[in-house]
Amino acid sequence: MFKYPQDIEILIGIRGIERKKMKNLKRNDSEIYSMFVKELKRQRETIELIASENIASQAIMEAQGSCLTNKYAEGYPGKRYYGGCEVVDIAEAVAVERAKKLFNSRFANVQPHSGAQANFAVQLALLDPGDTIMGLSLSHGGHLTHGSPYNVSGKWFKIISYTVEEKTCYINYEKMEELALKHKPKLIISGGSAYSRIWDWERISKIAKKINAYHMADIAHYAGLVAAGVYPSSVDYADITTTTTHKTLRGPRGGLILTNNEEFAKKINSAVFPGGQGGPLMHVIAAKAVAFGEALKPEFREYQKQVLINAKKLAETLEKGNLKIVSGGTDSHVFLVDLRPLGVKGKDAQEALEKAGITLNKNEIPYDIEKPTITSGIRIGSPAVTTRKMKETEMVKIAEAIVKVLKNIDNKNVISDIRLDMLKLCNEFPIYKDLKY
Ligand code: DSN
Repeated sequence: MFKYPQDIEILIGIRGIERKKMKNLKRNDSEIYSMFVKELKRQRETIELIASENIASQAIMEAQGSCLTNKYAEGYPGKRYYGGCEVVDIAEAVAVERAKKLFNSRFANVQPHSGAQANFAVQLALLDPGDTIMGLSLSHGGHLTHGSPYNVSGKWFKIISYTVEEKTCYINYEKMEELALKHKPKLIISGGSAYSRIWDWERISKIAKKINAYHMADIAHYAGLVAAGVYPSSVDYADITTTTTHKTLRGPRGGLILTNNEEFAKKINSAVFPGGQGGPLMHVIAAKAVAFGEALKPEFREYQKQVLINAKKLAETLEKGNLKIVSGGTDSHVFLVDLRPLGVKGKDAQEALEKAGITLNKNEIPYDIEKPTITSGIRIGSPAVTTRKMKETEMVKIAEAIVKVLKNIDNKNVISDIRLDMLKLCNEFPIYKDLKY
């Protein structure tokens, strides 16, 4: 474990952190309370570049950590299996209305506990075990729930995976179409966790129509950008759109399903509950409503524009430091770095950068020959640092720090110096100014 020098502790004011909040937790469970203090400190003092993470507002956290934790509400607003649901019905009805407005969608289901649960619900609603589904290969930027053999999607269904081109690392839609015509999947899944370019949702829907397949767009990564209108929306093209609510969308951890088709909406509602889940997490649904409300405000669009600018600036500065960006850049909040020219593995890069105060994840790059636990790449995302109000100047500092660490991966002095620089940066851009545990 990296030890901070004494003077850095004073600089950051760790000792000055007042422990006002969580009084009851502190009194009742000091073990978990001290974990919270440590985690808040970790979040405050590290540069967060995990593309799927963000920093939810205190309003969202207050809604989530609330008395709605106590309520069972199996069913849907006005049609519950429990009494006493008339108040929590407001939370769900508001969340649904705001989600519909935000994404310009006719129907929304806000109950999925996560993105994986949302994707499972769609598969349960539309498919039978043994059907064929087609998604982007996980190692090319797809997602576990798009047909990995370790996930129910890969266990219950026959999987056809499309890939990105080896040279460009872009999706080749002609090849996707050929594959679809040959294998005739019942469901085509678009979207993924590490594809930085624009998805052509319309084109994929046309391919799906040709073979009478459904098209599900998983916009978990891009949802905030989509909501803000700075990245194309899948909602008008795909039969069903799924997302998480906590990545670029910056809400509580959870899932959301959108569709314009009433028949699909009915099937999805039954597949979410009782198909795959029991009681909805009403405290999380209330927090989703708050997050959608925040995303409907004009400031959210400004935030997302800066997310794009920051991601581009990070990628561009890394390239200036001779790092290789997969596909040569990004159109979104995320991108992959190919570490092979440096002779560094993703795992070692992740560990060294963590010691230097920069958190990100090792990630397979397309056509990687390393195991997923080692990898030849890292994934970088700009949502969390942008929430801290960092801009281009800070992106240059962070990217230059990454280059320095990766080129001096075994040099403890370099890593220690960068750690100090990152602490200073974190101190200038606090995550929660007045949250003092
Ligand atoms: N969606 C994944 C990520 O992007 O980190 C987690 O499942």
